Amino acid sequence: MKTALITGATSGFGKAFALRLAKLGYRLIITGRRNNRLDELTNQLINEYSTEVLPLSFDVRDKEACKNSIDSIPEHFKNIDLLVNNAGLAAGAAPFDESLDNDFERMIDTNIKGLLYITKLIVPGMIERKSGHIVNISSIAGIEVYPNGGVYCATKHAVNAITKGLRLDLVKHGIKVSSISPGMVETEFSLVRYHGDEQKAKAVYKGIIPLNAEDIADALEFIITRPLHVSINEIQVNPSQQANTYITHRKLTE
Ligand code: NDP
Ligand code: 8X3
Repeated sequence: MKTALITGATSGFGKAFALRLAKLGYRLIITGRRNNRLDELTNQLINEYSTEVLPLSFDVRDKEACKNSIDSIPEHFKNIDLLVNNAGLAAGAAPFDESLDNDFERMIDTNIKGLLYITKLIVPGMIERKSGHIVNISSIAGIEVYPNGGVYCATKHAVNAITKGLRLDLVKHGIKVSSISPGMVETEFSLVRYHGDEQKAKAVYKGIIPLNAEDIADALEFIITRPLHVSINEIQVNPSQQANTYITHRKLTE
């Protein structure tokens, strides 16, 4: 039985990944800050799939908490075959001069530094076992830059550079490194970005059928079910109505 660790499993993609990996027979370590959500998902995974599951609650921005949490993993769960670096967010959508420093820090500390902390803690075991797969959740924002989102885009460009760098450094150890770069997916992402403003969050998807978390779980499943000699380096996936970060064909009825 393979073991996977998913960061940010309390919502959106991470939750869908957990359910999909459970269906595929993985033993799971699920992480996030919201304890109640972790407990709910743990129960669901056990009830629906009889999954062996270890919930770990910590903030990926806290380097020491990352270390303590990973160190606390019991022997039975320690051989992590698949790391899904998914925890992340956009905070704010405003011109650079109007953006909040605090938003910059949240994005950089979570999307870049958090991903690095976790990866650094998991990679040594993979190197020792000479196998493993890291899947980083990037974004179309890692490929293009759009107005009012420069810092979020910068963090996802960084994720892409880190992914490529890891692939170069880890190929000799038999470790695969992949990324998924989605366009618009309706999760709690926009609610978080707009600091809880539901109207602004809903407006993002007005007139389009956005992707959903299941669509991204499909991409993950494709990546991790290829034969050992095949590495899917990157998947970029958009809603059919989204051509790039700023051209969307919205069908408005009012
Ligand atoms: P959600 O807001 O639904 O989920 C984000 C997850 O990340 C939650 O489980 C949250 O858990 C976790 N998280 C956020 N900050 C922290 C933190 N500091 N420490 C630990 N966990 C954290 O968004 P999505 O599922 O949409 O986003 C998942 C990833 O996909 C992100 O990296 C995002 O940038 C990326 N993405 C999203 C797209 C979209 O349109 N939705 C498109 C492209 C990429 P908790 O709050 O419990 O800590
Ligand atoms: C989230 C998708 O288009 O808001 O990464 O950048 S987008």
